[in-house]
Amino acid sequence: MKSERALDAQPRPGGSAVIDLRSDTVTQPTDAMRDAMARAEVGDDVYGEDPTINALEALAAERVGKQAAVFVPTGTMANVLAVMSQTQKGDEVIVETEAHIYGLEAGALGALAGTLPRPLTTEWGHISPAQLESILRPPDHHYAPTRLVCLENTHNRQGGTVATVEQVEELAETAHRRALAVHLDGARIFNAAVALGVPAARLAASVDSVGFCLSKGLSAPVGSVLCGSRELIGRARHFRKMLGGGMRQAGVLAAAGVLALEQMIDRLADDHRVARLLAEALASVPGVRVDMARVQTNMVRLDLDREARPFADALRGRGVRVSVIGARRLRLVTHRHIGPQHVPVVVDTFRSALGV
Ligand code: TLP
Repeated sequence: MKSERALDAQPRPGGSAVIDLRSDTVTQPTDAMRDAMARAEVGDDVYGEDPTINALEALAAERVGKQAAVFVPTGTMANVLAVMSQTQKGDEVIVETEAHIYGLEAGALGALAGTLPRPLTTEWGHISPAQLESILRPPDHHYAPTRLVCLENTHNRQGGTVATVEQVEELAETAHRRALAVHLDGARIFNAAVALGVPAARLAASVDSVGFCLSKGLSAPVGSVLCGSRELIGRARHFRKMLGGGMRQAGVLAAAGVLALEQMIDRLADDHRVARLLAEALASVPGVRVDMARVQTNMVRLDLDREARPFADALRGRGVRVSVIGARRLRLVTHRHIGPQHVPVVVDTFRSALGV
């Protein structure tokens, strides 16, 4: 088995290491996770008989303060199950324009849930109560009935930005007053919780459903969880089966998820510190613009004075991998395999690729 240390350096031709900043999804399972996976007690989860999945679901529900949880392969499935469980076909779902659930999930809100997404544009990724109020209409047979509001915390495309407990509460209160349910795509809710210094359960207390990923900064190889009331999760289980997500001895995966929740949350603060160092260092490179106010968790979103794709290719040729998220925009994500020692290497690579 590879040691934790060896994972820092992913060898490449020429002998130097690749620094992979494309996403925190690239994290490898820890040695402890691999051991737990090998030893996991398992059963057939479609019969509800996998003890490790049952333990993970109980732990996940407790972490975000909900009655129940259902284990799913991906964050994408958690999101679509949340929507299917809280809407009917033809319903309108309010989303943020840059939200993952709207733009990066292959059209599932329409194709699978049969809903009509209505995007609202924001500066930081967080819909305000006034903005929601301003677009709600009185019932009329011309309109798709509005049923659900989807939030994202942290907000990925906006640079990993955090919504505070008060922001979430105020929006949820407005939505509930207008008889709308609220789903929180909390793929990185623990990054938000660590950044704010509050328990994730507080951030999720006012929403009806919350999904989060075990497979991002928490380092599990696979898996997400959707949490909510017993009744809501019962409906989600039905739709999970419909989508082919009823797995069997998947406790081998859940075993890593349990460790993700038990051992990997507090260390997210390290990723946030490294992201800040990286952002500060890159902000001094000519041709690179970083809005430091957006650097709130483990992401650095930056704008270039040139086309992003060829530049990202040039970085890749020099051993640094980043995500292109706009014509002139990149995203760099810090995670367990990235430390402060990588920051000067990334900055030098940027300078070399830019010729500055
Ligand atoms: N995000 C991935 C890519 O799809 C962009 C990443 O690298 O950040 N919600 C949010 C906010 C997400 O960032 C993601 C994944 C998901 C949902 C979907 O999770 P998966 O990939 O498990 O389906």
